[in-house]
Amino acid sequence: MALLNILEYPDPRLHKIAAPVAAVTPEIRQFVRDLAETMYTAPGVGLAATQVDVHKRIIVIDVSETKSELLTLINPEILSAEGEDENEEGCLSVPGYFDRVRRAARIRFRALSYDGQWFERDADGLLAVCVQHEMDHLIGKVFVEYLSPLKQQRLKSKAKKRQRLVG
Ligand code: K1U
Ligand code: ZN
Repeated sequence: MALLNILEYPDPRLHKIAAPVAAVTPEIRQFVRDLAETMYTAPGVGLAATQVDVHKRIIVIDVSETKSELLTLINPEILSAEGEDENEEGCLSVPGYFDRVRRAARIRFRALSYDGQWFERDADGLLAVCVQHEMDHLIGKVFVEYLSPLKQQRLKSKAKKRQRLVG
């Protein structure tokens, strides 16, 4: 398996739109394993293919305490959304920054699994937040885009300063 490089905001590649996966091939499954290893190592509770510069509709999520409930979402779709909730979010592409974002409180989604089978699932709490956050990555949206223009500007200049320091 391989650890993949995670792009950091404001890298323009984070704004690319991911394409649907035509078939769940052995190559796609290998990529899913690499994406999951990268997420667990980071560590994070989710990771979208966009964040490692692969522009395909693929997400991995594990919100379990024991890190033993990996969910693979290929070509995910939200079927319904209800309520509203504001939660603290983080992002491996915006290291060290957390802020509150308002999203649907409960969702029903469908996706292709690692085995290439369609499944549907209801989600609330951290799983609902994480599915919505990761699906935003697939359409080129980073969670900081929900924040005020002033906060976004501050984050961009901080990130650019940090990138100049690390080279
Ligand atoms: O970068 C990402 O998209 C992953 C992100 C997912 C996420 C977390 C919290 C709310 C919304 C979306 C992260 O995993 S950030 C790291 C993090 O929050 C975390 C890391 C280890 C344990 C628990 C949380
Ligand atoms: Zn993220």
